[in-house]
Amino acid sequence: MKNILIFFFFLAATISRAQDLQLNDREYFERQGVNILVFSNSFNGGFNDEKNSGIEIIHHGVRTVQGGAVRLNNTPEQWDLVPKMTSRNVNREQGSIEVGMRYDDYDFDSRVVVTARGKSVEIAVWLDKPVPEKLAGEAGFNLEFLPSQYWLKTFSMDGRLGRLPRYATSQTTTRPNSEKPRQFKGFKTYDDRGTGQFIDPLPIETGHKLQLATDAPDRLVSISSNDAELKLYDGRMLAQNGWFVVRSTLPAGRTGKVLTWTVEPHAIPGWIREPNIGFSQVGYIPNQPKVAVIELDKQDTPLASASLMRIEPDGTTTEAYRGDIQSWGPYFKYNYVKFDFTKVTEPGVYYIQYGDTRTNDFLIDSHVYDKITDATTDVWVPIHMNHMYVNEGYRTWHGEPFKEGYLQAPESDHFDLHRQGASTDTKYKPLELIPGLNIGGFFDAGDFDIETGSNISVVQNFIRTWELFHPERDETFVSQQQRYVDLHRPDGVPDVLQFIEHGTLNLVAQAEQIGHMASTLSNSVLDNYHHLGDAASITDGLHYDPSLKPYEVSADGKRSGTPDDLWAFTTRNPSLDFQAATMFAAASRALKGYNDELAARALTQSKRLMQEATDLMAHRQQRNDKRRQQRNGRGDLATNLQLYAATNEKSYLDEFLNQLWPALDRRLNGTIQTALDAVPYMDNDYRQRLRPYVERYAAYIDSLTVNNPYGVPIGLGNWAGGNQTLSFGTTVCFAHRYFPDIVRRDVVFHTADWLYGCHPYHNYSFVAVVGAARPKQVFYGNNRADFSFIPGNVAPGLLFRKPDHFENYDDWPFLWGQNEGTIAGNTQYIIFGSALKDIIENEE
Ligand SMILES: [Ca+2]
Ligand SMILES: [Ca+2]
Ligand SMILES: [Ca+2]
Repeated sequence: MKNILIFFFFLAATISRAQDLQLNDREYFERQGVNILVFSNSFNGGFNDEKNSGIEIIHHGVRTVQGGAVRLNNTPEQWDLVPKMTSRNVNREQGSIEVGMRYDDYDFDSRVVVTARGKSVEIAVWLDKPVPEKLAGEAGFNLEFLPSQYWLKTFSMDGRLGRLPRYATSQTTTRPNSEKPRQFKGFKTYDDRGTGQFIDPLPIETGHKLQLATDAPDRLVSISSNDAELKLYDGRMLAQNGWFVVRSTLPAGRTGKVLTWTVEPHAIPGWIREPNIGFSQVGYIPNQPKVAVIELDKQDTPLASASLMRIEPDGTTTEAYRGDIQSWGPYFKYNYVKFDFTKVTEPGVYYIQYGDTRTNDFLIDSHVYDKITDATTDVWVPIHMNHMYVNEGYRTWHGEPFKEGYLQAPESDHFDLHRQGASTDTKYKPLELIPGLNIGGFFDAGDFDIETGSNISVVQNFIRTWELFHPERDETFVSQQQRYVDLHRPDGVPDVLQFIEHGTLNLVAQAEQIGHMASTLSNSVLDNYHHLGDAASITDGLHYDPSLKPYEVSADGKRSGTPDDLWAFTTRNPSLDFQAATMFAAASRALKGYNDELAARALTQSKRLMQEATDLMAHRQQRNDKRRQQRNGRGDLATNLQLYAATNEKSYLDEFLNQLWPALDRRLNGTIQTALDAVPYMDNDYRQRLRPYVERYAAYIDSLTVNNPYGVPIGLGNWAGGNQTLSFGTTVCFAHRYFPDIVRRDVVFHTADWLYGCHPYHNYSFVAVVGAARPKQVFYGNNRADFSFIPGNVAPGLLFRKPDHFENYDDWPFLWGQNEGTIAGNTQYIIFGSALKDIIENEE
């Protein structure tokens, strides 16, 4: 008996050690249910604080904590300064990771050392020099908690109980602007209304021992500190995308180990992540492959079989099919198996049963793809029409924005990554009104600027859709004269033609008024760039008059002293002019017979810009700018094809063919789409010569099913790879369309499956789409503060966090890299969806 007890004691000790946090091969601390990452993802300059960096915790499969770092604000916003990581050292012997951080703006260095201590980590901040005087009382150590996973949950601070609020309603104070740490590049995220004061949130609670989510074992985190006061804040007081923040300010005048926290994320004993059964939420047509990809915890043992259950019209269920589970293997942190139910072809309502896990239901029916683009064309696109009043039923999406027009941008380095050089390259003086630009065009994405490059792609995408598929669909009323759009109101004109017209109107105006293309028409001040709500309320609609005081309105009510007018960034870029010229040629062709006057204007600008851009580029090439030469070289391929299509001039065709074959040899994947686009204009010899390249592309498609469980290219960048996946899917559709004997029909469904739910993390459709049983609920659109979506939006999707985590939040819309749809991406989706529908319809 005694021996047995000793044995159990030994076993218990072993298990307990096994449950301690271990520093694993991927350089993070791990125990089942808890991953603590220490600067696996560092802050980067582009969009600043993307809520993706620093010390992060992935808690029972969800990344609920991030932003652990020395920060300069109680609740940092996107454009508050972020620290640069200067070093990262993993010390395996001590079980610790040390990170050096630096704020160049303040010549301020610090180090954070994270050390495993049983089930906790110790987080210590070290200083070799004291906190700079300017930052005393401002610099602190912060850790941020995801509001949607913590709101409504209970917490305890030194035994005092509270509940984390669903909405920001804590308290604030105001302080002089001079005390506010500098924001990125000196921009200001706020409009202080002339008070000279900024808002500073006050803590919800303070103390030395904090337990968050005491009522939720999967979210429970304990933080304690003997040497520092813990302060709990609500970052949403300043910005809707703020997180809950736990923070301790660093002591002034001290060096060495200045702050120590102990952080213990609770782990549910024996926790194993629920299987994620990926399948198409749109459903399947009877004669297509039907393969669910099941994502399993590494500790999970795969089952031998799964079932496809049918829901009968009387509500009863029957097992329609039972099949073996096939192993695929590990991919990053999870293990993957597949369930193939292709054999089931009978139309009906089905769900997948895998052990105790049951999916929601979905359709097998020959019409499941019929509506996949309708929400995008009927709702998302018209809502993004700029310079129009957009109505839907009882709801106004936005009034007419930017009535005061656009000013010539002065020299500037912009927050949305634009730049205006020292010369305006126009006849306008800085801040002079450029007339006529407030017409047409589409909002870029979750923001409201007109990105010229994207708008050119948008018009091209619509022209391609029109010329290839000729959609006569008319669900949108567009009156350019009234500047009014009404959704679900047919007006006798195909909507796609009206979208081509709307995009062209702005781009032609740019060419006519500026003389060349603006890089962008964008916000002049940061505090209206992050606008959420009606686009018509971003600016005051009055012309900016610097002779008036800010917020003052002139006696005639037409001018104001508020510098909110948008700017046109006009630094000349001949490549962009060349792209525009190409698009104008195609637009003039598409608009002929519908809007002849605009078609003629587009053609005039096409010819002029083409000539000028060619001269300018030749001039630059003479200066032997190799990099630019190469970039132009790539652009020329698609451009020459489009110009040949527009003009029928053989010189363009010759140039296209000259460039095409070496480009295909060099960069098959990046070139094959353009090669396929050319097929309708070419002879049979061209098709024959293209065949071996399509064969190589088919081999690439097959290689993807070995590369990952889903058979599509999966992006690992800081913006999820949705556009890459979409363009892959589009190319596969066109390759099948022209070479069905090489690229078989089955593979055109890989991208559809991925988009509509067969992907890691969860199984929701990435498209806010009509037809899907379970589309995503939240997107990063201009209504993101409402935790909502704009129908037809396509999310970038699966965001990769180093070293091994994919995620797509469906309860937190604010991470643009996973949830923001863009105008170029969503119009690309219309082409993909139209091409897929076309393949299916032509086989019926
Ligand atoms: Ca933008
Ligand atoms: Ca219409
Ligand atoms: Ca104004």
